[in-house]
Amino acid sequence: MSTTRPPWTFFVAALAILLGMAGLVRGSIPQSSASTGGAAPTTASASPIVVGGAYVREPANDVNAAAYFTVYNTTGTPDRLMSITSGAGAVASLHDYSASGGMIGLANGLEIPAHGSVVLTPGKVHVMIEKLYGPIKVGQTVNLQLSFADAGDVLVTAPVIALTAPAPTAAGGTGSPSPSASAS
Ligand SMILES: [Cu+2]
Repeated sequence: MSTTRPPWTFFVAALAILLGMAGLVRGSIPQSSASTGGAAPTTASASPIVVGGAYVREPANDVNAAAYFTVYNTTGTPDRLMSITSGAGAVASLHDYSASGGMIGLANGLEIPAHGSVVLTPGKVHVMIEKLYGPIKVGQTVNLQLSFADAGDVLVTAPVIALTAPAPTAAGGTGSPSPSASAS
């Protein structure tokens, strides 16, 4: 009758061993799962709107200047360039020419068709920057923030091109008209 031992001491010892083993197993799981973090993120950083060939023509005065670029819409739905702000002047807006040759504002913005592009070019649609904060000279760059209805804001840096210099081509810019990854 004196050989009886409380069974709970055995359970405690066995439990300690089990917990210890579980701890070892658990400890190995985070290491193996953490090693899967090498996938390159392909989300969110690329805008569905690509702007290429942006430039500002050296203005003939210190009052206003015109900016040009090509806008590509890589999505399957039309988007709309609603408004523009610029660090170069107090007012920036979309202009086109009326039938009589005068400039008119595009009050409803500019539609960029699905999987299509719109070219802003002299004599046609352009961005007019008015109330310049100061002289704009060749070699400088002008920042433009384009606000799209769907895509949101797109920042563009446009170099100032001399009056007699050829305009940069959209294909030569950083933005390619054929996106490498087209999310639909
Ligand atoms: Cu204009």
